[in-house]
Amino acid sequence: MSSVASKLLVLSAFAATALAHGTVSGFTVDGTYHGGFLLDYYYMKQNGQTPPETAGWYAENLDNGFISPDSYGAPDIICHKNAEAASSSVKVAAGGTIDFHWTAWPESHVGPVITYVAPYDGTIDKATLKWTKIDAGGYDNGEWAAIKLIGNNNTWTTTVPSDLAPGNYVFRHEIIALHSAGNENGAQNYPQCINLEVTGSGTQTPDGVVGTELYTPTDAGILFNVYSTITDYEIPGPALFGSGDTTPTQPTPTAPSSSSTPEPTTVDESPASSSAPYGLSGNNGEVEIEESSTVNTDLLMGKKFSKEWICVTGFGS
Ligand SMILES: [Cu+2]
Repeated sequence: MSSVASKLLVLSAFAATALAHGTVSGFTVDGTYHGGFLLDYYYMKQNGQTPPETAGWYAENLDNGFISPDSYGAPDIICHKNAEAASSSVKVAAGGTIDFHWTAWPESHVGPVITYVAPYDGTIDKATLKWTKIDAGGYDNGEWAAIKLIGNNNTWTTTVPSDLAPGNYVFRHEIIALHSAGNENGAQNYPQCINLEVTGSGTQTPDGVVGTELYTPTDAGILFNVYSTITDYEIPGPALFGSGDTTPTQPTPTAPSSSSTPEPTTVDESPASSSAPYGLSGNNGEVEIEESSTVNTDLLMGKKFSKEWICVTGFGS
C-alpha cells in the first residue's frame, strides 16, 4: 500500500470518530429557545430553496473551520467566513441572559470564550460595526472557559449588562482555540453573530472598535503557549464593558454616610467555576493529526459534496 493510501485510511478512521468543531445552532433568551443559522441553510440557498429566517447570521464556515490571526485585518474575522447579517432579531431585556448553544466542541481546543455587542441602526454594514466586550471567560481556577462550556452541555451563558442602552445590537460570540497558539498564527477564532434587540432603560452606549481591529497576531492572549505552566492569561480584545476603561464611569461615593441606602452592585460576572482543573496532555513534541470533521451533504438535495477539514496540531514544549 502506498504511504498516501495508508495515510488516507488513517484520516478516514479519524474522521469517523473525531469530535467536530461546532457552530452556534441556537440560543436561549431568558428561557426561550430560538433556532440559529445552520450550515444546511447554505445548501438550501444554493439549491434555490428559502432557508428559515433566524436571528443568526449567515456564514460559510461549512468546514466548521476558523479564522486565523493572519486574517484579523480582513472582514471574515467579524462574523466568520463571508458572513451576512440576519434580517430578523430576537428581543432580550437588559440584565437578561443569553445561552449560546454550540453543536460540538473538542476538549483539546482550550481557550477563552468572549461575547461582544455592536449597536446598529437600520441597514447593517458589518465593516463599521463597533464592538464592545460584555462578557469574557479566560483561564480561571485552573480551567479554560472552553472546557467550562463543554461541561455546561456545550452552552455558554452571557448576561446582558443591565445598564446597556436599549436598541438593536449584533451580538458576536466567539471561542478562540489556543491549542496551537504557542506558534504565531496558531490561534483559531470561531466567531458567531446573532441579532438581538435590547430592551429596558439603560443609558450606556459604549463606543467599541471595528472587528478588523479587535486583535493582532501577537496579542498576549493570542500568541500563547497553553502547555506551559499558566500563571496568568490575559483575555484578548478591548476592555470589558463597565470595567471603567472604555465607558465613562459615574462618580462613586467613597464615604457613604450612615443614612445612605446601599446601592446594589451592577457588575456582571460569570459564576465562579467549581469544576476540577482540566488536565492537558499530548505534549510530546510531535506533529499530530488531532482530529478532523466531515461535512457530508449527501442528504442535501442529492448534491454529493463532501469536504473534510483536518486539524493538524504541532505541539511545542
Ligand atoms: Cu481543531
